[in-house]
Amino acid sequence: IKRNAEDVKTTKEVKFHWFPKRIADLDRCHHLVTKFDPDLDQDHPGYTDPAYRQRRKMIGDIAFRFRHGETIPRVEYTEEEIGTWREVYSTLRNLYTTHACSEYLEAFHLLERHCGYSADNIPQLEDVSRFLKERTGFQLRPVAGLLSARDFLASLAFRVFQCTQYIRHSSSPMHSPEPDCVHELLGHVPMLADRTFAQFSQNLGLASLGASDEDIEKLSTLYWFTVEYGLCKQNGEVKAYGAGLLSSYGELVYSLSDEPETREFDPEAAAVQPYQDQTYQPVYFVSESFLNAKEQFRTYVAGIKRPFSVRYDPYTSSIEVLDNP
Ligand code: HBI
Ligand code: FE
Repeated sequence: IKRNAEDVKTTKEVKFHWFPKRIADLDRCHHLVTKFDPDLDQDHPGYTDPAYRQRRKMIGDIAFRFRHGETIPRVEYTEEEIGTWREVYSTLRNLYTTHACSEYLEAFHLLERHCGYSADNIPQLEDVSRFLKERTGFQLRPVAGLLSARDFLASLAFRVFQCTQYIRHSSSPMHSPEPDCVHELLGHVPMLADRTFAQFSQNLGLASLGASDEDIEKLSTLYWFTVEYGLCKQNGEVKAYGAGLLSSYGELVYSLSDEPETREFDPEAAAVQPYQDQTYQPVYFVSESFLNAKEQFRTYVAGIKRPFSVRYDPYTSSIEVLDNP
């Protein structure tokens, strides 16, 4: 992602990227990456379906018009869209009991009870956002597609999760090349309802503010092997907590089979491990617990150099920037 020169600020001869200081500044964090967009990616199942692309654009416009503080508009999903959701939901739901970590399962059941999660209903972002706000202080804001890593991570610093609202193409219910509401609602949302995981996510976000492009790359890779494809130990068994796994039937089964290589989670190693966004991961990292992963990450972040440090003020939802001595 190229930015304007004015986005790079200079303090004491050190250049760093502009970053949001107040939660409303997230209105400026909307830079999309178009490589998996159905208008441009010839392998997208919706590439040859103009009606799908138009619908996706219409739902995307909600995100373009959205400003912080507003209620997220509801989408009336079509029968076809609900059919796609039903297919993924009912298939994955059966697997969660055996494959998902306990934190995920606990939140998933609450979402079914209180938030409209069911095979016959695509939950509304506004309802889910209110639910998360009460559980961990996380909230959702709508986004029109795959967001740049810098903008995506920056919003996590404010406990804001940028969430797509359109659904994948009906010809391919089990796979989407880009994030869609199935991935966000079934993969990410339940984990964001866990306190320790929410803190870990916010810490990743805080570490990204004003970071160099190289450090953003490392933090995204770390995000990839934890938030997206992480495994964890529970009562002597290995379970999934990564959103990319919990929203994909094939890779969820594969990741917990004997086939792939698994390694003990180590932030230094995970931050530079090459990853796959076209097929299954070559390796998965297994955490002892979220508390453990959070502590390891704290140590890792202490090694990242920035000319300033940041602190989040939850009373004003803003970032305090402290000059390093
Ligand atoms: N954008 N909409 C959206 N959803 C994601 O899950 C997402 C994203 N942009 C980047 C991203 N995830 C991560 O893979 C990291 O690059 C931070
Ligand atoms: Fe994701």
